[in-house]
Amino acid sequence: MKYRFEQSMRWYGPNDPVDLWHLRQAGCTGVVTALHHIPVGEVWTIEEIKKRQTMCEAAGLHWHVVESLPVSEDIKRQTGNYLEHIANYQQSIRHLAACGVHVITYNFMPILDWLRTDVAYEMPDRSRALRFERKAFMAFDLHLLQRPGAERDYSETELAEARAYYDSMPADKREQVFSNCLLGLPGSDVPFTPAEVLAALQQYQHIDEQRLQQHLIYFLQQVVPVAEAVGSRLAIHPDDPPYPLLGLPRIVSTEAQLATFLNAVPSPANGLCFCTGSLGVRPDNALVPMIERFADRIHFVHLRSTSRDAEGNFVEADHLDGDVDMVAVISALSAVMQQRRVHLPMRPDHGHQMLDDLHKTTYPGYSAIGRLRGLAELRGVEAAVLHQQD
Ligand code: DNO
Repeated sequence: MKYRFEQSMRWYGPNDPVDLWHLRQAGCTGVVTALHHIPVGEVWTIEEIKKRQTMCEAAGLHWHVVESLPVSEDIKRQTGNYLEHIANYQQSIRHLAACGVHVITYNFMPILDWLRTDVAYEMPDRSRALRFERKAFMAFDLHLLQRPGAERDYSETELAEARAYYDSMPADKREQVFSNCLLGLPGSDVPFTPAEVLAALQQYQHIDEQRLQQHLIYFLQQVVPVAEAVGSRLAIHPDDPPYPLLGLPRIVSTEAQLATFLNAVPSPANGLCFCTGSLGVRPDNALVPMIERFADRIHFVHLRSTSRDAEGNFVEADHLDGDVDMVAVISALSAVMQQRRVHLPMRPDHGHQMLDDLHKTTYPGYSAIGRLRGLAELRGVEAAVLHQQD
């Protein structure tokens, strides 16, 4: 028997313009979804979980991965109601397990989730991609958001580059970069306001990398035993982009950082969502050796590639293009699955907006056709890899 990826896509729920049947037609057997309507920190009830599960099953799809069960800012900072939020998190893990949903993705990025300066960057083939442009980001930080103290995080050269870039930006470009950087959390249509972000940043002033790491480890010590007891696995998503932004610490970006919290709570239930698109932005993250090293702790896979340039910008490439050696990554993951005798859930992470989707409004990165193309290509690579193993 061959072990292969359980193919899936993310579905944002009943408001997602992409229909569940479309995921099925793309070849998915599984769905990755979350109860975005429940406020962060509250318990996911069995009733709400079952409602979502019934929707997935009506399209012949199995809800096998939660992305995400979000971790509150109170938990990340250890302030306010964090103990209650942790108790609620434990309860949600139990409820999900009672319904048969056993893989839970989350992240530990302060305040914002993933961040791009451009969510509709035109590629040479006229499809649209997500892009991070370093100078645009610096212009946002220094001149649009005007984060107090931001200038301390940049060199003289960078400050001059950011100023020149900002001065050259037409008003509509300024607005666009501003709103792209302030996009709300995944699944939400409500953007952050600059005032909210500035106030939240203020609350992280005394939290450095070491402190945030301690908070993650404390959180894991509380929730991992609960996950283990009910046969579930936690899968932390790496930071995206994988380096500090806005003066906030990052603790899930490098191989050494992953090793630290995995070793600190050494249970198989304390695992990773191995996202090649996020980790692959750093040239010092060697993806195949990381897969081999963390083989037993990978519970969910996001496959995506990016192209970096010498200036520190990156754009999301086609799934088989860019800096990630996708064939090598899939070979390594396939070997892990055969060794561990598991089918790992996998989703093509993001896709270009293309064809008919260019006229639709979808969640950035989550239009249907680009992901369908990505999944088809990835599935083809996996089939070839499995054939070669014969
Ligand atoms: C971006 C996603 C992330 C991811 C969360 C997991 O498209 O990969 O938003 O879902 O960081 O908690």
